[in-house]
Amino acid sequence: MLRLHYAPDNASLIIRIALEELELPYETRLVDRRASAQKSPAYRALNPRGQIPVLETPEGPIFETAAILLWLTETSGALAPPPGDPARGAFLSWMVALSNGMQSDLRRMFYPARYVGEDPAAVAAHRALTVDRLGAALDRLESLAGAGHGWFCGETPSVLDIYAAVMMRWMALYPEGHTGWFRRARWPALDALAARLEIRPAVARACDREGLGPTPLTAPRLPGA
Ligand SMILES: N[C@@H](CCC(=O)N[C@@H](CS)C(=O)NCC(=O)O)C(=O)O
Repeated sequence: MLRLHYAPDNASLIIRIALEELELPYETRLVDRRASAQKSPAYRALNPRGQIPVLETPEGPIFETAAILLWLTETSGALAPPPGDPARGAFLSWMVALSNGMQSDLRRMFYPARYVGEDPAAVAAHRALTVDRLGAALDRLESLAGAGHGWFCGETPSVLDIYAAVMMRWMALYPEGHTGWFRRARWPALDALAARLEIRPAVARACDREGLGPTPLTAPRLPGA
């Protein structure tokens, strides 16, 4: 049985949506973030980086969102162009770009002190630069999303769509008080993609389980709000 270590609206949401889309049986373990349980020795035995998510699998624990998504697509043969498919190269490139670029920049937005310390001016400058990079990354994704097919990789959704739409949710919500730069109307193709994703039963089910409200990807609200 797969076991997802999660906290509501954390990166584990991306994995939960993929698991629901794939209709795989899984159980969940809540990581108590208020107690920083992700930094505990027991959790670090699963993910030495002390971050959420981890997916426990028959092949051992897997950490890093992108790694888990790749493992799920490979073992299920779904939600990604398979090896040998002409779309595979672009898929892998964008997966790494989302992980290494966009998600890393979101961490810079969420935890600026870990990058530049506590000085408010340094934090403000750091966030301003990060916001510019996030906007440019969304502009690039917008071109890809508007390239003539329904989803990033063609006519069926892939984990790329899930990954990007959830990160856009976070940009709209976090960190509270620093989201004014994010204007969904600037990226209409991405917004339309999020709308198509949001009405899929598996996506609605996953978001519902985390208490994210009725329009979690297009008009997000804070969990439980
Ligand atoms: N690159 C990591 C990032 C994961 C990540 O940022 N997780 C956040 C929750 S969304 C976390 O664990 N934050 C707590 C911390 O860094 O201490 C991944 O994709 O798994």
